[in-house]
Amino acid sequence: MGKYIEHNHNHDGIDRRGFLKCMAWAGTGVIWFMHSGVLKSAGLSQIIDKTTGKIRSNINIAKGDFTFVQISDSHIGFNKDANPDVVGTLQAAISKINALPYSPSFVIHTGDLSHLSKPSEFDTLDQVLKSVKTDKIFFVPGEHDFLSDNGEQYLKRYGKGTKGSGWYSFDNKGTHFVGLVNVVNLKAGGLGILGAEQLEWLEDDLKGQSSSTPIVVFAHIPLWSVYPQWGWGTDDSAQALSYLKRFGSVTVLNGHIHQNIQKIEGNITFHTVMSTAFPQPIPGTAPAPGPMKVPAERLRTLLGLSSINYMEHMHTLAIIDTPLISSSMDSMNEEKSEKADTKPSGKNTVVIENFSFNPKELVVSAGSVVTWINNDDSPHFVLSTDKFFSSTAMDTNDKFTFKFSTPGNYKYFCKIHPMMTGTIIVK
Ligand SMILES: [Cu+2]
Repeated sequence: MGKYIEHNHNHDGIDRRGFLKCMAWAGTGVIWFMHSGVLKSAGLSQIIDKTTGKIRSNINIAKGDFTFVQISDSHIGFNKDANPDVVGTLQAAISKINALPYSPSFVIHTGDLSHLSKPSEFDTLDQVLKSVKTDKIFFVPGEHDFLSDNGEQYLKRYGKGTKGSGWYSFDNKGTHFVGLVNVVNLKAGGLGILGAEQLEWLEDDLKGQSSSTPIVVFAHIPLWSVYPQWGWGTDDSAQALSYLKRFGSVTVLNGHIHQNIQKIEGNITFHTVMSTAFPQPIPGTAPAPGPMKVPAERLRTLLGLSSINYMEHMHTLAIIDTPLISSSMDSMNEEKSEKADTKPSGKNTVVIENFSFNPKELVVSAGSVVTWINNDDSPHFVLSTDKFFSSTAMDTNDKFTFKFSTPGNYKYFCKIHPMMTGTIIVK
């Protein structure tokens, strides 16, 4: 550890300067090269030499027809232990983009621009993104961007010329790009959702394209089932993908899960990227998703191995490296056991922890006031299934109370993590 922690003033094992230095993952993004209809990718962290800030000498990145960069999940406004400086790590990503020998034609940001969709967070993001050397930045929203105001700020700033909740398409040098929104109107117990209106638009949008046109689809939540238990998938993605079957080359780019995973299914290549802000656990290796605080030396192990390699052929794409699992599981267990001590207890209280409501069913008598308290490092949002009661965005330690006067069963869920469900039973 000594090598990476230079000054540990808070005795928490994390020094800000050493922290940023060891976070090889942070400030990451993926550059995509289009060559005669075939997309190849490389991780910016792999091709940019950390010490010189320049492209590694052994890497040859031919420009091809055009290039673009994907960044994701900048979570501006997040300030918890997993990364107290999300602006700094976004700037690190931008430095890597700007170190490329040629500017990418454009940048795609696949959502969760902000952490709580506050105007000040979007202001900061806009300010920081001004330094990116590129012609244009395309966005799709993450669930965090619709958290506090149902997307009002997001759509005002990034939704010009888009349809519905922000979907659109554009063409670049013979490739058709489609930006989709699957973070709005989430249903209790469900995953991401595109919805009938957007699917109809998509079918129509693709009709005009010839089957030989390379298609790139991007959306925040993965459009394939990465890990439905954690909500990492999209309920109606199969229908969207059915419209893409006739195309020879389809690439699907997603964020949300804060790690690189790739998969090929027939003509479609699926790809998720890391966050510029903080890592999340590998599917199934922790009790819940969410910001992962990892000890510095483990973080290096964890993130030094990236599954994105410079690829000559699409069929060399690989799924995630498995050796990472055991170390990340250990660190998550440490982290979660620390948290258990801070759990508040109280009558008529629902604790939100590890992306679940505890207790899942709470029985109270009529006239009781129920309190929800968010004990996670991630925001949540309590919403009753029949819209009878609703919190606002609940950040860490925020509380929401509601008085139940009439007996009955009141089902609710988290508006942004709809897999989280609970019931208040009023007797
Ligand atoms: Cu939630």
